[in-house]
Amino acid sequence: MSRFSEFTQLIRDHQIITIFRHSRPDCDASGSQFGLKNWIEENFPEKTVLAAGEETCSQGSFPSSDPLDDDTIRKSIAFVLDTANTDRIDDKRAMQAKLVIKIDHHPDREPFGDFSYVDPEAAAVCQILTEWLTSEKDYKLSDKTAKYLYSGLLTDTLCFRTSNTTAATLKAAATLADTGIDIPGINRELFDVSVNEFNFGNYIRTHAQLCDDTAIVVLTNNDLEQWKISGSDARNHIDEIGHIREMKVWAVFTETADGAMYDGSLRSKYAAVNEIAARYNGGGHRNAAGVKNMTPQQLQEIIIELKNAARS
Ligand SMILES: [Mn+2]
Repeated sequence: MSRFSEFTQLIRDHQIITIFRHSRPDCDASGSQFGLKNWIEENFPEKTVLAAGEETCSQGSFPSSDPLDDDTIRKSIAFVLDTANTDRIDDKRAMQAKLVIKIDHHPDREPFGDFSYVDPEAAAVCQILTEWLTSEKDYKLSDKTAKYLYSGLLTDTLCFRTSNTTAATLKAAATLADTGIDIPGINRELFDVSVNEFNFGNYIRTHAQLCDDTAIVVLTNNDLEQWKISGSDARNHIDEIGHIREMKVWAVFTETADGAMYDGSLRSKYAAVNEIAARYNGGGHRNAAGVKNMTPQQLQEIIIELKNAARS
């Protein structure tokens, strides 16, 4: 039995299914969570399927999470999606579930769960779920499920532009497109910006420090207040300084709410920025990673490391 049909069997064998994802969810986290939830609900209407998590994804539109008590979690089997380590799960009670199933595409540095499927070659967990759910020919994959999964595919690949975009990614996207999803509509929902965001993009561009082959933006709480934008939303604008031919590494840092520390988003064309991030309370993918809670001293250090990485 393949790993995928094992997962389907686990769903058939259990009454309560809980679905978890990482904190500060992006569209791959929420898209895979609600994609799987919707698929189970449509194909197994007698089951109880609950989505966990405190926070919501700021991009796109996803349903709210479900209230979850300890007892329900203990009776459930828990899927943990797009989350490399237990510390990052949005609601750590996941580990109290009867069975834990990890499905992820980050490097498997901290294996956990009773079952796991980790494919670091996959561009998104939504790609893995598409491969799984479309392999189940006896069940239907609706356009509603497909829309969630397509959102995660599209965003984790920055619209099929990143190095993790493979034939398998595009095949998954084609399968989802086959359900009749509104492709330009999904794009507009995910990527259209408000006038304020457009102007904030200009602000980021004019405040980027372009030094040799590295572009760095540091935003203070004053900046964030002025633009009425959260730190994580501000860092999501990192693409504003991407795609510059001369730049090999780029990063956006924001002050934490108390003004004492810095969080950051790191990108690169070649350098393994996740290895740098790992030394600064962070992690991620080779060309896209994040860091958090760095002291001002560490901020200066990581900027030097990024410049060195761009050069090597
Ligand atoms: Mn992901």
